[in-house]
Amino acid sequence: MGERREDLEGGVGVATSTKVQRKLKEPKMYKVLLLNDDYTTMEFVVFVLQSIFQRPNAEAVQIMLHVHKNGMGVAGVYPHEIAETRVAQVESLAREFEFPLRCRLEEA
Ligand code: TYC
Repeated sequence: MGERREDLEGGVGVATSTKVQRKLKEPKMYKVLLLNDDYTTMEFVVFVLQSIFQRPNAEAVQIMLHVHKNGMGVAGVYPHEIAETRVAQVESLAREFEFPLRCRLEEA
């Protein structure tokens, strides 16, 4: 909010102060981590990585095998809102196909 005062020409104006963000900041990035489980099929995880995370087939297989062996792995890295959407898409698709596949966000 500004205060009313006379300007240099003697007129009445409103002095405002506005903080200008001169440089656009990079958004914080978030990893979408896929979690391993004993029931979701490998084929379905590869399908999820291709359809939701746009991974080419060979890369999808590698990520899936990494998760299978190590317990979790990175499906993709995105700004917060996109990462949250990907998590919701995975959970919705998994529910639809009745697999317990889970994933979560972690700050990158
Ligand atoms: N461990 C699962 C199996 O042996 C495969 C799997 C991989 C499940 C990755 C989930 O995020 C996952 N069928």
